[in-house]
Amino acid sequence: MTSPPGPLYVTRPMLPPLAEMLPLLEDIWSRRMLSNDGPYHQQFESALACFLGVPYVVLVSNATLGLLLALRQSRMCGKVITTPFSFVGTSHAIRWAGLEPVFVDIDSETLNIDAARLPEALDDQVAGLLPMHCFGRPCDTQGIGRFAKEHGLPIVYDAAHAFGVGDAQGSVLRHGDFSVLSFHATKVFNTFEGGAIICHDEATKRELDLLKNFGIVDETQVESVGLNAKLNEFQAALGLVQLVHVEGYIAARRQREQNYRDLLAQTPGIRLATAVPGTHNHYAFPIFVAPDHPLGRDGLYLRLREHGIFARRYFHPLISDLPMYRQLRSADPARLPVAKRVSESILCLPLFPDISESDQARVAALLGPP
Ligand code: T4K
Repeated sequence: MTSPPGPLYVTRPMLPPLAEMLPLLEDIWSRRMLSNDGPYHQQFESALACFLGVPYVVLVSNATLGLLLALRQSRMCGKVITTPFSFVGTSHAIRWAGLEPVFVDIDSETLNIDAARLPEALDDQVAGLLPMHCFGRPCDTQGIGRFAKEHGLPIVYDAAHAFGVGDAQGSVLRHGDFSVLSFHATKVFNTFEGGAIICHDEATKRELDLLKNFGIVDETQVESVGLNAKLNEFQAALGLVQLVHVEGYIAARRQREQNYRDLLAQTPGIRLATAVPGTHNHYAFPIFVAPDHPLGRDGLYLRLREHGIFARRYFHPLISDLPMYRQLRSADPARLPVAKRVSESILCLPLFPDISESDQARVAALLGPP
């Protein structure tokens, strides 16, 4: 298999054969039902719940709005414990929900919030938790769940990276009060833009269904202060077709992860993230560059760029170092030493289901001694 010519980006969205989409598009064109809980939306929602093995799915237009709605629905008020090592959308959703993020340091192996550090963040204003399964590596759901239960706190998991991820007992999406998936173009499973909230009872699903459509019950009744977070019929149809292929995408990613592991096992100055059974790396393949590496993380990043390879420093800078968050007490770098170290050493290599072996070998060679 050969990768497409030209620049090698950190990810490349997967699309099903166009021919598989055409009958659905013709149907949408003829019915002219384009949004607002149309037939493809309903079919995709049921098919997705079945595929993921979860009881209730609420499709949304993107994960950011999904997080915002889940936070609203959990009726948190005050502060939310979260990770500084994530995409900025995680904390932005907290702010848009009128809440304040409290950053807690991460675990150096899982790259997720360190459950042992949660008690340090607790005060009487903390109203809930928003952990994130980073690169599809499951959080310490037992530790987080125990802490939340002890203090009566709801949990919203940012599961933007966790499509198809399981632990020994099943899908990671069964944990917490809500989990929110992203179907953005860059994700393992994409509908161009999109996402879903996973919840665990019918009444909550109904309320979220209303919230994502302005709170409208019928022509005369509006029950809540909702907004517009709907997935449209085109995206739902694409989602249905993508579901047929996603297991193949994931298997191909796993095989390419193993290729990188084999290629990079002996490369000096580079450490690989430990493999986690049942998961697959999301977006990209993370490596950690040793502080005494002759080029350093940023030098390697630039060397790859010079050769048309666009690796990414996910997640650098930390959210807690961004101007709108760094004045928070919990954003003090001295409180977040592990996140700081990881953020300064991580480099995410291109990984997607159809990256060629020769491109992976080219990336690996450039990471070796000059
Ligand atoms: N929570 C977490 C933990 C997240 O990671 C994200 C999103 C969210 C919440 C919010 O989910 P959504 O509201 O988006 O559903 C990208 C994505 O835009 C973002 O969705 C994602 N996380 C984040 C980690 O990555 P950028 O700024 O790095 O994207 P960009 O445009 O630089 O794309 C990366 C590379 O992918 C490009 O170099 C080329 C390639 N690409 C990208 C797109 C959009 C393509 O080949 N085709 C494309 O259509 O944020």
